[in-house]
Amino acid sequence: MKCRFCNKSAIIKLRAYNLKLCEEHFLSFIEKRVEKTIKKYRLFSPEDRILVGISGGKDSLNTVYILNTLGYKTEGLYIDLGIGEYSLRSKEKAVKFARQFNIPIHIYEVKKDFGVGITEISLLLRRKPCSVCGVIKRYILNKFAFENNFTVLATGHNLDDEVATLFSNVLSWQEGYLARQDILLPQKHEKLVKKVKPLALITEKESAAYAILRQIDYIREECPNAKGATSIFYKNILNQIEEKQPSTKLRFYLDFIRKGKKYFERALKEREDKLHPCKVCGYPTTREICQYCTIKNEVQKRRG
Ligand code: Q46
Ligand code: ZN
Ligand code: ZN
Repeated sequence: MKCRFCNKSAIIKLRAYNLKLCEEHFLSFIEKRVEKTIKKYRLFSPEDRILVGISGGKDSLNTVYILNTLGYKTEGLYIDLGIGEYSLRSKEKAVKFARQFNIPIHIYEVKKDFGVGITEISLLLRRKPCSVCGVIKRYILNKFAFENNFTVLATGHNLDDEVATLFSNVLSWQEGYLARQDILLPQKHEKLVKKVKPLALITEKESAAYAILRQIDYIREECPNAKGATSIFYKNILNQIEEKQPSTKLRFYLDFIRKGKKYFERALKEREDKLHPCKVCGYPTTREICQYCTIKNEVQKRRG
């Protein structure tokens, strides 16, 4: 099996593009594809300051690495969620990555704000860990980016993540979520930083191969709370479809952005019209008191 672009043997076959590539051409294929995504969807420019939310996993580390390689001013923010051994190990990976590639990474501890981590918060509030974790992560990322003058907030969502979310939202016709699903979420309020997903057209497998070839040491285990998640079930189904019909995932996602999303714009507008400052922290919310402050208040009450 020869590389499409040179005489070397191919190390990977990308069925969605009908391409066989050697190591060098695979790495440049991924970097060019990310660059093309940035330009085509106008995610940001070299003047922007970009903050990437880092989990210690392959996708977020790849995002910081690739954006730096492409010459964009990028820094990372690792949020220490306080989820036992998993958080300890993922933090180690993030710190090692920062040292190895000389990339600035900030660390923010959930415990600093709440006195306890996600596991204890979920026990105290009798809520599922992911439901509090999602709210807390989104809030901290945006606040940190806003207060430290970052103009863009990037996450490492890959094509498989995006397609599984889209699939799930279509199955239950979640108009509000469908309206907000995109590679770029423009800034809709001065205190809400623009959000982008530069790896949205890179599959999970491509991302893993890229990290391994670049010797990026990432955490391979999933968060213990991800076990049994429906997103994993949907990813498996979508991989079976992709196996039979290569490039279905890419087409489903891109066609939604090109043709489908516009039908849900009304839901987006309705939400934006409702945004106003949270009575406690001043960050925009559709409620009187934002979800973050509500969780914080509950935790304080229950801890006494
Ligand atoms: S980190 Fe947090 Fe995820 Fe763990 S608790 Fe759930 S949301 S699964 S991406
Ligand atoms: Zn080659
Ligand atoms: Zn608030």
